[in-house]
Amino acid sequence: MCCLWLGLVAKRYPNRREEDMSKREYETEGVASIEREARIKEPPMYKVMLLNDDYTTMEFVIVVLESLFRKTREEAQQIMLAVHAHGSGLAGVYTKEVAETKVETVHAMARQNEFPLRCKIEPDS
Ligand code: TYC
Repeated sequence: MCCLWLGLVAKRYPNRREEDMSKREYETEGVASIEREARIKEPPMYKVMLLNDDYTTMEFVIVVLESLFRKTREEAQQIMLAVHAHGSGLAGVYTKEVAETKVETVHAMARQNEFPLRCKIEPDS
């Protein structure tokens, strides 16, 4: 197995000595591992927080949570009630761009239905 490998290497790099090869391979692996690490690093995440107000109907908030944040009716009811009771509540956690788009969509849906419903993003811890 080892001889086969050496044979293949010698054939591919006929003028290169073995020490040079291993240094080259070591450096290549170093760069590869840095690239691998950069590639698998997870992006920062952002919370989309729904905000309470006195005029948006509970049903509308539930529909927003179901349709845009993919919550079940039961989950949506719980989140809506938590927002109603505590002033704000977590609708979902996303990458920055997705979170920003969710906020814009909530505001567009609210405007279209003439509700003052607002939401905001905040860094996830
Ligand atoms: N407080 C609203 C009401 O009593 C209901 C509500 C819940 C509004 C959650 C906004 O994000 C909200 N009709």
